[in-house]
Amino acid sequence: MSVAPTLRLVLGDQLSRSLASLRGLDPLHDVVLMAEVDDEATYVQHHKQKIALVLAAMRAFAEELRSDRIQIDYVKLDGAGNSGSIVGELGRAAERHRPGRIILTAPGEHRLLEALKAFAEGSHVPVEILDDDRFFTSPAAFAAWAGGRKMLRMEHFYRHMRRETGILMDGDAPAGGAWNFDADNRKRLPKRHAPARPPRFDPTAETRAVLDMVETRFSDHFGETDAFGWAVSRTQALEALDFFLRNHLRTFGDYQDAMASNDPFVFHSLLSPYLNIGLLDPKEVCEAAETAFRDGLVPINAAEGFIRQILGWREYVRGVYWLHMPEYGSRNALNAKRPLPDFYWTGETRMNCIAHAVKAASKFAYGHHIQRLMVTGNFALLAGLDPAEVSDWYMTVYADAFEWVEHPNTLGMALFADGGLLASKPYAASGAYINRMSDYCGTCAYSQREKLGEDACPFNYLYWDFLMRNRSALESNPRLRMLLRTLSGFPDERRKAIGAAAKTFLDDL
Ligand code: FAD
Ligand code: DLZ
Ligand code: SF4
Repeated sequence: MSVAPTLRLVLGDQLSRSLASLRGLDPLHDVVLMAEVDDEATYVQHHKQKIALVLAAMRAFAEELRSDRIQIDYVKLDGAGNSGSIVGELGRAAERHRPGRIILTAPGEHRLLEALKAFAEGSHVPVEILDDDRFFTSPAAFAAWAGGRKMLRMEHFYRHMRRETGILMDGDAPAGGAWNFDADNRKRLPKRHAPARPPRFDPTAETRAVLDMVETRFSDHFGETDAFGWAVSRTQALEALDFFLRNHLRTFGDYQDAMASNDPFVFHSLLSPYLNIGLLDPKEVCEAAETAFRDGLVPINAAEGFIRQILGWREYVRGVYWLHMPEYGSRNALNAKRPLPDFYWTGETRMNCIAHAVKAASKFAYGHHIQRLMVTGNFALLAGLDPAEVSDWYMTVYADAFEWVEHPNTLGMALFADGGLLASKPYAASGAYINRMSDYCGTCAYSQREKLGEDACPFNYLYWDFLMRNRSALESNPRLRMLLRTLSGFPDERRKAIGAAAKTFLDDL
């Protein structure tokens, strides 16, 4: 008597051998389904490099499983009868294989989880949706931590996670004598900074084929593919991790906030796409960084600063996402309505800092955190751009964009659209911040030193205009009290001139 197989689904960001839905797999009877579908490439118009990365990595992962004699049912994007959706392909595969049960791991995005739950409800075959446990904590454990707290703060969560995991702990005390070394992490780059090139992986023949297909099929999507150099397999992703640990982690902390015209990457790791699609595991990455510190290879401010991003921020934003979706996606606490200006797509603006961020996004599908937060994010906040449009932009332009990490970062951290759930105050800054942390202003058509007038840096007057416009929404925030008092001390004439300059600039957008 033949045994009905178990059908196991693996999504494009679930490329991990440790995946819950691959556990207990019986190679003799079970079938793994992987499906390339249009819907996942187009629900927002992802950067061409993101689509190519995911599809090339899916193909490499399938090959790896095949070489271990696991039966794979792999549906290509141009495969006959491809329905275009994950749910459609699951239904078709159920017809082909007549499984006894279907097992899948919960997807990272709310919309797909809802679609898969609806599929499970209507399915004649039992469907098990397992928790995705490739994280330090679960949505349920985060909700338990958050429950009863008036305010959620990343720093509190992070300390809780340090204690829970023992990472960078010496008994009950934080390694190095402090929880956070950010005060050491705001250095400017030296004048003659030599670009810190990250590793680049030459596309294999399969990746080339995917790139060609993406160029043809998604020709209207944002971004270029010439510079594609992402790792597409676990072996390559481990090489990228090793390269970062040996070359850049040492200086990661010191220059974490620095930006440079000749270097979009500085000493950042570029590991987010690999973490997000499952080629690297966050635990192994944090443990490797801790080992580098314990072995005396990197200082504590570097190891702690890096680990905090993954053990702290990455887990925290995922917790916030699952705690508040779906309503989180439409938050707009500051009632911002301005449409996204064209220069977010073309990079054609006299604002040198924004031009650099957009051009790097187009060429590399990458921007480091401070470019995202303090350049494009800060401008969107100050100019009152519509959060939904801004959020779509962030989902579109980066290779690492997945809603569970993008939404809280954009809506919460960059735009304060969640009204302060995630950040204790808006990350608003004038041109002085960008000037301090970069060399962009030196060659900008605007003058960062000028506060008003045609040549004045727009960030300067938009900053005060933002505070004037949103005064009533921000007044009760204790962290803004001093600033709002300073604003009140401005002569009427100055406030009027700021408002007029901002209006002229914004009307012109
Ligand atoms: P590094 O600076 O080397 O940091 C190491 C790792 O820490 C990253 O790979 C990433 O996994 C994690 N990390 C760092 N900062 C954050 C953060 N704020 N939230 C969550 N994880 C973090 N990150 C994404 O992975 N996907 C997104 O779609 C995304 N959208 C963002 C949108 C905005 C508006 C902002 C301000 C930030 C966004 N981030 C996003 C967070 C962060 O900017 C990127 O993770 C980081 O720039 C990726 O580059 P890296 O790997 O070189 O990071
Ligand atoms: C991002 C992406 C893309 C572009 N294409 C596919 C695909 O063809 N098949 C697939 O299984 N997954 C893809 N993904 C990843 C999914 O969008 C991701 O699994 C969901 O957004 C949930 O996080
Ligand atoms: Fe950006 Fe203003 Fe500096 Fe120009 S002067 S690069 S607009 S911060």
